[in-house]
Amino acid sequence: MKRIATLLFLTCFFVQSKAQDTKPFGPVPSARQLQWHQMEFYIFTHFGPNTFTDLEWGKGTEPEDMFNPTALDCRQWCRVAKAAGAKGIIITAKHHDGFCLWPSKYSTHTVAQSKWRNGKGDVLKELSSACKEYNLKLGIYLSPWDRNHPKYGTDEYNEVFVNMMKEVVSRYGPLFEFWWDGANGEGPNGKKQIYDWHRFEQTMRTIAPNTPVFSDIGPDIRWVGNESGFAGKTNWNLLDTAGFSRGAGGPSTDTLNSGNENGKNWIPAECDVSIRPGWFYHSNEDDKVKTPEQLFELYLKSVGRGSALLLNVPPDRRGLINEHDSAALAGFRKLREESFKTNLAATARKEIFYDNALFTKQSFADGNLKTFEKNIDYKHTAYWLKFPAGQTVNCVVLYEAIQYGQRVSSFSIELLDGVNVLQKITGTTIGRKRIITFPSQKVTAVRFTVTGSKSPALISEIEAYNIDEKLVEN
Ligand code: FUL
Repeated sequence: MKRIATLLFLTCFFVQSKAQDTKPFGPVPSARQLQWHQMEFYIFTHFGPNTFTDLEWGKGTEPEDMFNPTALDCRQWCRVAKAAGAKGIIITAKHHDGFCLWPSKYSTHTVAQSKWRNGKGDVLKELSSACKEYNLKLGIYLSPWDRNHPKYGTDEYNEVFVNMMKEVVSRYGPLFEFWWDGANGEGPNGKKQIYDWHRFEQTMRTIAPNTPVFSDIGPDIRWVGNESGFAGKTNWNLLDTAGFSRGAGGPSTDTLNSGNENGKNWIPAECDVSIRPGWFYHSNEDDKVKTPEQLFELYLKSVGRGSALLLNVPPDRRGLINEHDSAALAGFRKLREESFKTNLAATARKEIFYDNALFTKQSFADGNLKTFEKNIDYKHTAYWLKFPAGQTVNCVVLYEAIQYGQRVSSFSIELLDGVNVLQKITGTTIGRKRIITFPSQKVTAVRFTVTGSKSPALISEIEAYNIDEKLVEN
């Protein structure tokens, strides 16, 4: 009788929670941010005069003719990006040296003044049409710091920057991301530019309302606080920005790395990192390209911590992605494909236990990220993947339904053999996606429990894998 009553209660409890409209909790992502969260992995291309001078920060005095790729082919960049499984490309349309890779009306330091293709070339045009051809999304990096523009350091420069944004958005959009770099190396005796950030932001909202904007502190995407490609193991998509400014006046790098648990704004972190030591191409770094295994580790520490991986792959002086880099990228793709090919949850017996009573509704492992379990009393709820015949497991992937806010603050994963707990792993945040790896264990069950949550936890998916042991994160 008691068991029947419990089952009846549970049926009402879950069915009711499904029928009810799920309410958002705290800050939630905007539509443009939600779209961006699906991007996961995309390519950064640092390209410009520095490619030819071997510098990282050009001075802005380089003659335009320095820019002269001998065999530029943006379709090749797209083929490499596509083969790597990347979903888009962000290009440095203008780096700190001020050189514009498109023929801007608002500068005399552009491709139009160079001898490359007799001043008729336009890298952005070529890349935007190649991206369309290969079904990749395009993003644009535009450095506010400009060491060339004569107006830099005066109020009129704000107008120039706004005009350039309008120019690139209208000519080469739609864009999946716009990148404002916070770097400035002018020093105490250099030019001081008071940026009109408010106007910049208003401009972007007006001309490209669906394009999320990156800077150290958003408005839509934040810097992760390092250029090594890793987000914090605790990674909140929330950030407090009041009192902070872009560049040197930003929050501490630790805060950027893990966000603010109770932050007032939804501003997720993006992990920008280069496949080589430098951001621009230098031939003496050809033997320092990261290996597929190193790239996989970066993937675990960025995408696998609820962030995104913006991997820089700088074209060389020919204007092509170098063979060293494309080989590493192909290897990286293969590792991801092999690792995540067989989701063991698909064939597991899936059960939810609420206060030790079995409940068989199982949308937490139905292969559909759109469905989720809502657990009002998460502390008494255990999600099970059962493998009665035994199964080797070393990776669990968790997803939270972030469209309703980020909620989970702690969880545990127990690996069981019969009734024996072989290993208990604890973690903090989940976010869009959390990949946990551990030394291989032969188990008969994996038990997942939310141990802390700001509001009923919404788990959309739990996956389990047996990846190559050497890829397990240390
Ligand atoms: C930094 C810049 O100074 C580097 O040159 C590079 O563009 C990197 C992505 O951002 O702030």
